[in-house]
Amino acid sequence: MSKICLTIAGLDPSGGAGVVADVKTFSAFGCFGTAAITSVTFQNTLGVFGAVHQTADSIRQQVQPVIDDLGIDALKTGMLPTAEIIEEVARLVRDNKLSNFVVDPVVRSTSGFDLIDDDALRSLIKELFPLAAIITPNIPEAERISGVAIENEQDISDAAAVMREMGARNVLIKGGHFPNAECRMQNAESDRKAAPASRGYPDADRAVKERIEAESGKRMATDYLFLGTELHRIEGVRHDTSSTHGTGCVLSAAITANLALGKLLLEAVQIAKAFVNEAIRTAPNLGHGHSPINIKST
Ligand code: PXL
Repeated sequence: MSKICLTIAGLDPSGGAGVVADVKTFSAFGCFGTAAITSVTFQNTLGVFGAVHQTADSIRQQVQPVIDDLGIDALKTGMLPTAEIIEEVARLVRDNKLSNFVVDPVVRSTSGFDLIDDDALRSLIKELFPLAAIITPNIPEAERISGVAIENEQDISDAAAVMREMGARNVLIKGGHFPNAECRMQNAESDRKAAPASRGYPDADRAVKERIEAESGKRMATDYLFLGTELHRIEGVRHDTSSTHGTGCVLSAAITANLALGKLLLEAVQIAKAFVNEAIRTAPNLGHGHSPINIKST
């Protein structure tokens, strides 16, 4: 029998992000996708032009009948624009004892549109972090949530520690936003030994990374998974492309699908990362802005 996944997120009518991308991703992993819409956004690949948000009552009325009838093996949240919606989602998760809950703390669109206000962000942290199996911020999101300015791997660890103190059990910080692909930090122990003085010094860090990248011939986009305090670096080759619309949505949806399928968190994240990487590599190059990525069955 199909595993059932639920996304509670925004509608992107152009299909690259939000619930449309999530449901496609659930399907790609053989799961049955269900969706509740928190906000109808107006957008295409060039930008987000506005949004009409739903009420807390609408969220409950969308979600509860789905849970009652189909049951939910895993769920994720994406754009949660208001504190009242977030509080309702927390109540739904608690009342129905839902597990395998992935929180993508969506803050801003790729094009710079604010998808959540400060009040809502505070309640997202307080209400949803403690309920989540994992949270999946990108670097700008991790910075805004934790207050730590991220320039190197130590900052990543510090930001993750702050988010753990806020109640998140497991944290995935996505490295795709490191400027100039400053994402392949001193990974291997040998690299660390080769550059003992470089930690925290951006120029030295850069020199080490450039050497690694020159040796491997490839620039990397590393994601940082903290299972509790234990760090796992999830490596991927960086694609120089602007086809990135919806990557965060697809990654968190792919993690959700794999949790529904019974995978442990580490494996779920590894599979999701590889899936998104391939989706970026083979992006269809649609529209005139950031193309959506290629969500296809595995
Ligand atoms: O990628 C973040 C995101 C999530 N959800 C919706 C969005 C966006 C970005 O535009 O529109 C609905």
